[in-house]
This record gives sequence, structure tokens and C-alpha cells, in this order.
Amino acid sequence: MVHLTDAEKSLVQGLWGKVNADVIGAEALGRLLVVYPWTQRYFDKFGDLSSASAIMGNANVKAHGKKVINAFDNGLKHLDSLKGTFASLSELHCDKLHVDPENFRLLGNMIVIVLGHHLGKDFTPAAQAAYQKVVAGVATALAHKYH
Ligand code: HEG
Repeated sequence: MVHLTDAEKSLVQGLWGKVNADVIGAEALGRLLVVYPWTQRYFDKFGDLSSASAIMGNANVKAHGKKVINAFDNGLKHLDSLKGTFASLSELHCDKLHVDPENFRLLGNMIVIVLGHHLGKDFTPAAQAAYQKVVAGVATALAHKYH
């Protein structure tokens, strides 16, 4: 499992307080669907995903991005117990949704990219290092029930 130092934890929490989490979630999910179009297969009920602008403006994508980032936000509050925190979501994604766990890593990197975009210079290399640990930990926790 990932381990964040106290300094990394406060870096992560401090920067999270500066962004609008719902916007980050919507943009990260939208970008996942634009950049890796095969991920669209899980969202065939979401309506128009025919272009980058259609995806980024799609209300279902925005709503689902908020749902995802809300769960991610809860993970930020439980950085020392991610496995337990994401156990039921891991089961859901594995058993019911059949999401390829590689996609958790892809989405995690989208979250990092969108944070970089929103935070600009505040997203220092040290901040990125801390966030990369978080998204890796969340992806591992979500993939846990697959094994
Ligand atoms: Mg998942 C549902 C969280 C990555 C595909 N995802 C959900 C739900 C949450 C969630 C909280 C709602 C669960 C419920 O209704 O009880 N997802 C979540 C997190 C992450 C993630 C925290 C990674 C950070 N999800 C993810 C990825 C895919 C995916 C990468 C596919 C590429 N999620 C997915 C689908 C659903 C959910 C298809 C069901 C959507 C629906 O039908 O409403």
C-alpha cells in the first residue's frame, strides 16, 4: 500500500481545499472518455459522446464525475485505510460493472492532470508526487476485489 508522510498528507489536503472538487471530477471523467475513447463502453446510457465538446458538455458525464470525485474525496479522509474504504466500491466495479481495473489508473492520472491545470504553479513537483501516491493507492484499493 502507499504511504504518505504527514507533510504529504497536509500538502494533499491543503491543495484539495483550493479546488472545486465537483469540477475536477467532471473534467477528469470527461477527459478520460475523450483521451481513451474505449472507456466510453461503460457509459452507453449517457447519451451523446460523439465529440470532445459533446463529452465535456454532457450532463450525465458531469453528474457521474461528481459522484466519482465524492468517493475519491472520502478516500482523502481515509488515506491510511484505503482498502477498507473502497471495499464495497471495488466489489461493485468488479462483480457488477466489470470495469477493467487498468481504467482506475488512467482516471487517476486524469485527476492529476486536471489538478495541475487548475492549481498551476501551486501544483509543485512535491505536490504531484504526493497526489500520484494517492491516486495509485485509490486505484489499488478499487482493484483489490479483482484478485
Ligand atoms: Mg466508478 C459507478 C466511484 C472509476 C465506471 N463509480 C460509480 C459510483 C461511484 C464510483 C461512487 C456509484 C456507485 C453506486 O451507484 O453505488 N469510480 C469511482 C471511483 C473511481 C471510479 C472513486 C476512481 C477514482 N468507474 C471508474 C472508472 C470507470 C468507472 C475508471 C470506467 C472507465 N463507475 C463506473 C460505472 C458506474 C460507476 C459504469 C455505474 C454508472 C451508472 O450506471 O450510474
